[in-house]
Amino acid sequence: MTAGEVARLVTVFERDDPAAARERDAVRARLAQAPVAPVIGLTGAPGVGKSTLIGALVPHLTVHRRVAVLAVDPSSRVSGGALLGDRARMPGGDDRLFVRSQASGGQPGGLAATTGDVVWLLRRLFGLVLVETVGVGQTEDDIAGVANHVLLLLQPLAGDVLQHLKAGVMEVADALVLTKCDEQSLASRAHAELASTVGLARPGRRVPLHAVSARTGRGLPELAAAVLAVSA
Ligand SMILES: Nc1nc2c(ncn2[C@@H]2O[C@H](COP(=O)(O)OP(=O)(O)OP(=O)(O)O)[C@@H](O)[C@H]2O)c(=O)[nH]1
Ligand SMILES: [Mg+2]
Repeated sequence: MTAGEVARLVTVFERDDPAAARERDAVRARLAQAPVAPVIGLTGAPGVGKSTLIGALVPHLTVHRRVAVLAVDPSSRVSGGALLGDRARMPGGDDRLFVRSQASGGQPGGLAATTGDVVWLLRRLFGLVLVETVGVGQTEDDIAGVANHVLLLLQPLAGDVLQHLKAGVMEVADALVLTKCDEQSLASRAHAELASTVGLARPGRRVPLHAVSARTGRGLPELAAAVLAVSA
């Protein structure tokens, strides 16, 4: 299926009219027996680096799987921003990558109303699905309902780290990703700080902590390997 055909089908799964509903039913029946790909959710505060990380991570993933990225934007601003900018810079490989933005439409919870339906479709057309939520606060944890594995992104030394630990989004995080670790000293300090607080917040449960930099490429092969391992 070409990217154009996928994009048209996604629109059918987003539309709210009888013709679209009929086509959705037909597509659902056709894909009922298709293999179902895992879904990785990426969530975190506005500006933490979700889109940039996805853009930098995707080349490490498309080597192994065909990847669909669904990025939920806060409003009708459907430019795709950093994500599409990064995608434009990606070498070739477009048939292994599909990128789509969705407007959240002011919906609380970090996702759009039709995100679940579109994810249903994408996981039957690709080998791996990444979902970026809108920049979330403390209680927008809907991503846990659509993703098998949730990465919670945090910035180094972003004030009181403990504030994240009581939050709903913290509860649904399967792994933490410390973004913007461009320099070793920053990475080490932030990693140590977060590792100790994570131990306090989730006693008895090991939450992996990845330090990455989309700018320098630090930690990206390791994070990609971890993502592929949990979605094998
Ligand atoms: N130094 C540095 N800056 C980064 C890195 N990754 C992202 N940034 C910057 O952080 C800012 C926000 O990045 P985005 O990727 O747009 O963040 P986001 O979480 O997708 O933001 P929203 O979708 O608006 O919530 C941009 O100015 C990026 O250039 C990094 O690894 N190092
Ligand atoms: Mg973004």
